[in-house]
Amino acid sequence: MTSAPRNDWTIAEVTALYELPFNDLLFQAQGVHRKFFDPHEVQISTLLSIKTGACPEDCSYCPQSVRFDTNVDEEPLLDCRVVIENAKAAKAKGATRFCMGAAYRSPKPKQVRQIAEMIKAVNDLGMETCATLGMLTPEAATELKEAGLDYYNHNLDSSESFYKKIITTRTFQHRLDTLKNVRDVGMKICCGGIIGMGEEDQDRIELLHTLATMPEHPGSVPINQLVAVEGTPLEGVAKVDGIDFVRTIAVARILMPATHVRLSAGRTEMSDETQAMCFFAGANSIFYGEKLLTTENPDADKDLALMKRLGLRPEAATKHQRLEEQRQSA
Ligand code: SAM
Ligand code: DTB
Ligand code: SF4
Repeated sequence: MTSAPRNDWTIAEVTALYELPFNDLLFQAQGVHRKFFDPHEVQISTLLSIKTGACPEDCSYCPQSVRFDTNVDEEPLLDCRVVIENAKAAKAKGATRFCMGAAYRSPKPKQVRQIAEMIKAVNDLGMETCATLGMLTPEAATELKEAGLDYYNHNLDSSESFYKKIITTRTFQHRLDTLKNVRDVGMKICCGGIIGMGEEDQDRIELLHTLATMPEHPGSVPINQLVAVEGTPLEGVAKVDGIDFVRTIAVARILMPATHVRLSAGRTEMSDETQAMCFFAGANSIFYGEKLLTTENPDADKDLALMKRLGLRPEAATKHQRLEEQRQSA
């Protein structure tokens, strides 16, 4: 029998999982994965940066902060037509979810209105929609929900104590407040973090514990490997150990068994074998398409080839999408 997801994990339990011998951890994670998901399916999301660079925040990992001298071309909020063209292209290549990212601390009401139009248009294509726009007020969350936004991405990035070391312009509590505003309007949450910023195992354990003890587990948990971008304060940080990265994915899978765990940024620097191990550990979602927000992602053809070698296939269209396709063919 499949036991229901738990929200009462203790730090001691999360630590015990994180410290399991690797093969025991992977065996357990794969067992949990098979109870909740088809182990051959991968959910496919495509990202588009709808407003790029010139962000007032000082997140040490981010090439889009105005405070760091990086090679990012600033771009104001895109025209709705450009967004629709990109969404159509992503759908044609096999993506089922379209994620729109904007380098804001918090979007202004006029920007929320413009983005709500984009969300409606992408919904009309029959794709799932996700947006990541920074902090949201309850009013902004309501407007996005009413436009039909399926997921809001807002990452906790790390433990509360490590958070203070990488970002000074907002607090961990600010992040939790926005997540509450999103949850309160009934929108699904996409929330995860970054591995490889110089954090300790304890920080990863605390991040996973916070995610797994939310009132409801996030629908999606992106686990990013830091993309160390030249010009950011984290450009020279030591690369994370691949085994530890896989370990983090496996613990996320066991703690949040019904959640899509996304193998997110950093895949261009991962071997096919490390990625294969992440899928075995329970990752069942990827960002797909040549670009993340400002940095590179593997070529779609390369990903399709890897999926074929591993016997993986894109997750079947969601109910939302099937309904839309029926509507369009009627
Ligand atoms: N400005 C909004 C915010 O910060 O909430 C949304 C966009 S922001 C780029 C989305 C997420 O991308 C961040 O929370 C972080 O987890 C991830 N991210 C940004 N730069 C990254 C990098 N260099 N490597 C890995 N992940 C990164
Ligand atoms: C997430 O967790 N990772 C994505 C998405 N959510 C918005 C962003 C990764 C950004 C990597 C750096 C860049 O391309 O600018
Ligand atoms: Fe701005 Fe988001 Fe980048 Fe932080 S992560 S600097 S808030 S775009």
